Amino acid sequence: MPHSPAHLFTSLTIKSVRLRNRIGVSPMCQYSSDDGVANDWHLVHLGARAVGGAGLVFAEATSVAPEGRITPGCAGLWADKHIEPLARINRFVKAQGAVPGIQLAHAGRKGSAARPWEGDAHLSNEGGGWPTLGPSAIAFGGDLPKVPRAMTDADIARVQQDFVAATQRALVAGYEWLELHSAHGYLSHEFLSPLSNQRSDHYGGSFDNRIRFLLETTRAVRAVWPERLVLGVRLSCSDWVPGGWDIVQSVELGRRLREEGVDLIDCSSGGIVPDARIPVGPGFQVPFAERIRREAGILTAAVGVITEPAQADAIVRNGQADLVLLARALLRDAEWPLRAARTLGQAEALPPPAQYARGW
Ligand code: 531
Repeated sequence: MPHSPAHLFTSLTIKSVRLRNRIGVSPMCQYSSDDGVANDWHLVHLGARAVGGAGLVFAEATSVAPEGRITPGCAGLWADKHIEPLARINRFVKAQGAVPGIQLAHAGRKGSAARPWEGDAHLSNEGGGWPTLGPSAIAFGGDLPKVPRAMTDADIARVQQDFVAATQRALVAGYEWLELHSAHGYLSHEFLSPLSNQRSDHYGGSFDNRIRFLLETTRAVRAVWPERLVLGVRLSCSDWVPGGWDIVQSVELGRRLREEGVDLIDCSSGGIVPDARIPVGPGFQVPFAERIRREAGILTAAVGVITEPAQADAIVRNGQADLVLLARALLRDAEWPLRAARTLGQAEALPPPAQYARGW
């Protein structure tokens, strides 16, 4: 028998978690929570995409602390009241054959912003916003001019504990895949990048110091997140700015994270400064996933302008990534996976839900 490589509709098993295919719903902010609590919007948004055939359904960036939200409408898991509405969604997602994942986040200096449809800009403390935190007292700039308070050791320890407590709640809520958000200019990425981290203590300066916040957080989270479940980390693999964080550092960080028990790196880019020149185009971040997969020896996810079935299938077939995460393509078409299976001649690999079978 000739060796048959993995493709978009081969299952993927990591530890005790099995995805029915290599398609994931990328975490997508909905700005629709009240005090961090999920509601029917989130049930329908995530539930529809589980019905549509995705193997993995990620809930949006979910903050570990109130001040870690991007906007007042962002999701949270800083209190026990957040658990049950998420658990309800996860029961539905699992009943459709998908695996529910969650991305835990802290927005750092990019927090306290208005929802996109209210202008995206920083909110004043009097106008619904809050004071922000960061590794150094350096603002993002542009529409986000708030200067964060440089975190003390006590702040760092507290936020790391917030990640641990949110992880424990995520487990109770039934998630099987947990991702730490260390990309897009949010807190953990702010520690990684010399553009936002100018600390002179053991959390800043050298590579080892800049990755310390993430490595310590990962270690603390892995200690409470069961070994049988998947732990991933999303990285901005490049700041796209000379002198910033880059792919060489990302490869080395991938190796260190693997040693901490991380199963997969989710490879994105950008977001640390407002004026980076980013060559956005189809699959533009796929080379990062390919390189980290090969050079760090860890599973990767590719994300970013992946829209076509043949394109997604080729990424997996060519060994550039172990799975693909789609965002806008899945907003436009919740049943993208069902459609892609038929386009690629893999209809038997993904039967439609019984309720919809006559339509397919
Ligand atoms: C878009 C974004 C992608 C890449 C770099 C910067 C920004 N997203 C990122 C989201 C929030 C909404 C905008 C998160 O990562 C939480």
